[in-house]
Amino acid sequence: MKRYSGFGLVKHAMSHHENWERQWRNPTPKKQYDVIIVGGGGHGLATAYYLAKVHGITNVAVIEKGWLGGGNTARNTTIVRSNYLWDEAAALFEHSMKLWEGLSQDLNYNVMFSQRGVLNLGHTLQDMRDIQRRVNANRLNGIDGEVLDAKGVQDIVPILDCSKNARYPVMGASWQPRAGVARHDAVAWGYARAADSMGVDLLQNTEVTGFKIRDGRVHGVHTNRGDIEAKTVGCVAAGNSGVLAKMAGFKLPLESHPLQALVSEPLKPILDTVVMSNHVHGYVSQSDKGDLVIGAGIDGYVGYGQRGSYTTIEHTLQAIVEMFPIFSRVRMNRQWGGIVDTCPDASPIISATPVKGMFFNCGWGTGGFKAIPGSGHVFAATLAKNEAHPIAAPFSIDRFNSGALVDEHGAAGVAH
Ligand code: FAD
Ligand code: PYC
Repeated sequence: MKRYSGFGLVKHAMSHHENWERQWRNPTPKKQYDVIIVGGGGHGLATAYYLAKVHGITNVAVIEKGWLGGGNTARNTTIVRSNYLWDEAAALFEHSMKLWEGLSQDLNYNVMFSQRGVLNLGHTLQDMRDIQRRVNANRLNGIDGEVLDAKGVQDIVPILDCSKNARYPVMGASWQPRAGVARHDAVAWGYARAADSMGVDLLQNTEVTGFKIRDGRVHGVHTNRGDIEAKTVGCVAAGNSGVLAKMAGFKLPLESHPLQALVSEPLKPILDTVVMSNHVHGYVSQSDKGDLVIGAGIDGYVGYGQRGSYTTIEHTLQAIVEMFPIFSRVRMNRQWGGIVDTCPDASPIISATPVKGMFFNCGWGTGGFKAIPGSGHVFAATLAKNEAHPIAAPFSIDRFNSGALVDEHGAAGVAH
């Protein structure tokens, strides 16, 4: 093994990144593109990638006000599952799951997709009835799922308190073996590198400040680096979607809330699956580094602060310790918040808008990370053909007029 003196260590630490190849270019914005994507999170980057790869549309800019994948994509707890109740949502999330299963190969980038299974716990008779109904619906849609009793849950997670002494004893769970977690940054970077290699311009530190709209049609965007023209604009800005819609002169049925997460100090491997409980309101998995990755429901108030309140942190940790008394002395290392945009039916919006040529992909609430590949794929098709992809069609904003809502509050992993 090579040994370094103290000086050598400092020298190597300082020079470490010198000759690394850049993963994508840093282009100067062109005056005009065929398609502009506003928002360089996972959904925006995936959309650009599929526009180029599937539809051959490469004159595309992704405009990001900060850095790529620095929004909710960087802030989420990376749970991927497809066990949604209604056919429309099941089709969307299972489409995504299938893309996840080949994503590292497709992007030639290891997104560390780990199908370690997800348990959604039931603590009451009504929970168990809902679980049974959802698993039945999943299986009818060809999605893997099982209903477990408390013993089945205990067999998978021996450290979970499944005793009758718990305040809300575990009665059972839904179990999706193909579900799991992935590496959030790698997903953004993998899509970014692949899109860039096909000619997509990734414009970081570029903020959209308004839209060029004439005669009811979009002609481009105003940015802090000048105006950029395009006849097709896709907005994929998660918690900022309402702000962008306001700039375009219409309202979306969205509320923006903080959603928090925490990670603990690293531990030896102790939890090899994902455990979620909507009832006691907490969920946890263990990252490959060893940290416990923990979260719960949204903070109840609306806002754009990427923080959140202490009350939620306290309740979340109470729930985790209640489920896992063994974690009671684990120290938390970090806490943060993202802004999630929630729809009244807890389903996303993938839709044309009152402005011709302008589309929105938003409203993923607490659960859009898992949807990144599927959402990007169907949104790209929608933009390329100016017509909703069949999987995207039920998620049009028209559903709030027609009443054809896709109510997925029950399947949303965390309350919103
Ligand atoms: P983002 O990654 O937020 O990207 C949007 C981008 O738009 C941002 O980078 C932002 O800077 C940019 N932007 C905004 N306004 C402008 C502008 N005017 N000009 C230019 N750029 C702009 N989902 C799951 O499926 N599983 C989970 O376990 C999970 N856990 C979560 C935990 C937390 C704490 C949070 C906050 C969210 C969680 N989610 C989870 C939800 C998930 O993170 C989001 O649904 C998903 O990341 C949204 O991706 P996006 O690409 O749409 O948004
Ligand atoms: O949608 O599965 C989910 C989820 C877990 C944590 C946040 N969202």
